[in-house]
Amino acid sequence: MKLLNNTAVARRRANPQSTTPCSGFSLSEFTVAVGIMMMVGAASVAFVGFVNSGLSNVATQNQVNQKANFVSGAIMNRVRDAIYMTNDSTGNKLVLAFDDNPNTDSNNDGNKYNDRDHYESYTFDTGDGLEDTTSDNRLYYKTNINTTSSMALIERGLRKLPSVKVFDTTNSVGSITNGGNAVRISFGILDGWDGKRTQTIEIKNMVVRRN
Ligand SMILES: [Ca+2]
Ligand SMILES: [Ca+2]
Ligand SMILES: [Ca+2]
Repeated sequence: MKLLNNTAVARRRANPQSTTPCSGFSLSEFTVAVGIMMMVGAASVAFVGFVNSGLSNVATQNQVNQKANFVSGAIMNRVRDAIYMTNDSTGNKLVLAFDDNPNTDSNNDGNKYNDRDHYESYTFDTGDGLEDTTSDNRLYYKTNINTTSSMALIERGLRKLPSVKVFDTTNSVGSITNGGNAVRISFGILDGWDGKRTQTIEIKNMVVRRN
């Protein structure tokens, strides 16, 4: 590319009949062209960054959606099979009882299907005693409340929804004497507790046990 100074370009434009070849840009034209290219480059970088950020947010939202659906579905499946359930006064803990052997009557009441052979639990754990600090809030599951081992279903970011308990047992269908026959499950998951962009989901379900 050939650059001409402004004087040379002006001379050429003043004498268009000249046979001397003259091609290229003046310095000012070149400066303007470079400026335009820089603006286009900056816009391209900003656009790519915006697209990447958007894709990341969508992926994170899918993750919290899947986790919330999986956990609530897992709890509901166990509730359906339980023969008894109750929650503590805070609503942070749900306890389920199961009959482990339909061929024996372990409590000798004449029914083989209603024995509380083992108990399982789901617990909303605040970590530091504070529900509002979500970074260490988790939900863990015990396959037997008499053992110390537990499994974290939601490792962090668990939220309690306003004015409702996480677990709230009730009698929704007629009267039943073996504890509540239904439980409301309400919680949220917050991803982004570190101050970056956040993705959230809130789950509210109600499930009735079948036994
Ligand atoms: Ca029994
Ligand atoms: Ca039994
Ligand atoms: Ca906490």
